[in-house]
Amino acid sequence: VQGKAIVNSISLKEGEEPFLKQARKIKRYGAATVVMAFDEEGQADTADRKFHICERAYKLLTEKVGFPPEDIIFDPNIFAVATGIEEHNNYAVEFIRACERIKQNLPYAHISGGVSNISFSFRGNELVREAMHSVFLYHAIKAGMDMGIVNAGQLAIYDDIDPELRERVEDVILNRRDDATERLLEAAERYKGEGGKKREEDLSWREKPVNERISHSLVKGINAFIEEDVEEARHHFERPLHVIEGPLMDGMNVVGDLFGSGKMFLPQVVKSARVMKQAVAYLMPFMEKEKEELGITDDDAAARILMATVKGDVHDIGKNIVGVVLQCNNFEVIDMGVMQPAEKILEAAKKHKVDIIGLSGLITPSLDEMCHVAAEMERQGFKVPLLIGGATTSQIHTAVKISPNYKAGQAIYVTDASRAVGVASTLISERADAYITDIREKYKDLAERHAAGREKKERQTLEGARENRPKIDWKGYKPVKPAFLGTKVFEDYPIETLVPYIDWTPFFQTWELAGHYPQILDDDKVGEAARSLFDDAQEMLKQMVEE
Ligand code: B12
Repeated sequence: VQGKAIVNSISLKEGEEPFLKQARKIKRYGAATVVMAFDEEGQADTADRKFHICERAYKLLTEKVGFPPEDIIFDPNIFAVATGIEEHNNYAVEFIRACERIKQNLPYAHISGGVSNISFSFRGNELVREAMHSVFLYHAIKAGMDMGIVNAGQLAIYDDIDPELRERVEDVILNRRDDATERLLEAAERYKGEGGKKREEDLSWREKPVNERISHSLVKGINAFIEEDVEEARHHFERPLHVIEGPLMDGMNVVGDLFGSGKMFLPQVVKSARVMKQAVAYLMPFMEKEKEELGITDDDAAARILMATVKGDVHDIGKNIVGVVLQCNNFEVIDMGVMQPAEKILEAAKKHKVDIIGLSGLITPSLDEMCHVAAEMERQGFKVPLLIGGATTSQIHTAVKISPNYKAGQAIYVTDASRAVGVASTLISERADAYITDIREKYKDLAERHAAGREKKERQTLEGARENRPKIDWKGYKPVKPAFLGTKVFEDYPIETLVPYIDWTPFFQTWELAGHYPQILDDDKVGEAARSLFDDAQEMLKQMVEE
């Protein structure tokens, strides 16, 4: 190569052996190398971990390999800030502090990083992203950052950034105030649009009653006002939980209806889901406080319930709400999150000695997965009740498909969060046995009626079906010989070469936007959503090509 090669990248992810082996090879070629702040435990996110991993790598490289320290470029991981997740708020600060320590303690080493990660949560808003990159670089370079990956053509000049925007961005980057993210989001709305000029937003919906405002924020995926509105709603209700059960659930149902009727699209629903989560997260401390005031501790819990969304399914809004409602009603909830395989769920159920297991699932494949969990419970000798919930589950499916797999215990379908409390309370009361007997009889009856209904349906016989198979004339078919047989691997194939060949139609289909590209961009119904999604995709693609 001309100039000096840089290998991007090595790390201690797989331990010291492979790291040293790769470093020796790189040294043999005379190249420099990027060393990620990544070790056997994962990517470093605090300044301390970032520095310690870099220090360890530095010692190994300089002492064991004889690597020239000036050929080491550390990448102490730039992570996105202003994501709405509190733990992420200090990520930029942690990076900057790590830079200072690396520069002070690891002589001659350089520092780099993927700058655009910092603004990932503002995808689609170029002006804010550019401002974030400039402000971040301004501080990181002062702390010792030497180089970075960023689109230089899209870098604002620090001093040229609108002072109000710069201040808000700086609050976020330096984590100077608790409401920094919300304030930047609020400003970001105004800085959206062509040429980065402030656009006057139509805020007339802010005049509406609070329930309608909450619904508006959920439907439009606006998170700038949701906490303010939830706070207002909280004062109209006796308990914070009622805000979830009332206006927030109503708003989410509007989203569900609009999505179901094809008036809202997946990318928009993702935004709604985020707003809902933000609202529930905002209410959590108030619910905790309420519990404290009532003197309820985890030791007093009526029973322990394990909640999980099954393997392959990412929907968790409903599960989280059920968890919150149960917690508020004195149940201890162990929430395993989403995409949980049966083994993990049952392992945790044993470990925590839970009284009830609750499974959530919203997509059709989850129904089969729930049958599998039930069968596994039977096989592993479980006896605890199994609650089944989520939009695609049903009483009939639970009775016909899930319940027969778990005869040692009982699977029970529950329609919604408020009913979950009644069912769970009954299951730990003296009435539990009688209740389960009733459910068993009801499900048996439902299953029998279902089977009887199926029997009545006219079906083709196996012979008939075989007779009806497609008949292909293989004798008259001459297969074309392919250009090569086996696997052909293209190493280091530049992504930009592939970009013109992307078939965008299936991309839109994946996001449930029906239509063909490019006509879909001008479609009356889905055009607007398609254009916005397409813009986001172009930006991500650009980033992939660049990085
Ligand atoms: C929000 C949403 C999303 C969000 C999820 C965000 C998140 N973090 O949860 C995102 C955008 C990520 C998403 C993705 C997808 N989604 Co989606 N999504 C929805 C939507 C609009 C609302 C779901 C919701 O949150 N409702 C509000 C909550 C409160 O209701 P709920 O979950 O039913 O919960 C209540 C009860 O069911 C019950 N409950 C729930 N769980 C449990 C558990 C227990 C133990 C108990 C007791 C009770 C209980 O209590 C809750 C409160 O009362 C629904 C449409 C709808 N009408 O449901 C589609 C829907 C579920 N999604 C659907 C699809 C197809 C998908 C995707 C496959 C789309 C795609 N092409 O990629 C992906 C799936 C990815 C995956 N592998 O899981 C389909 C499923 C169809 C099917 N039968 O398979 C639906 C029905 C939309 C539709 N009409 O087509 N989705």
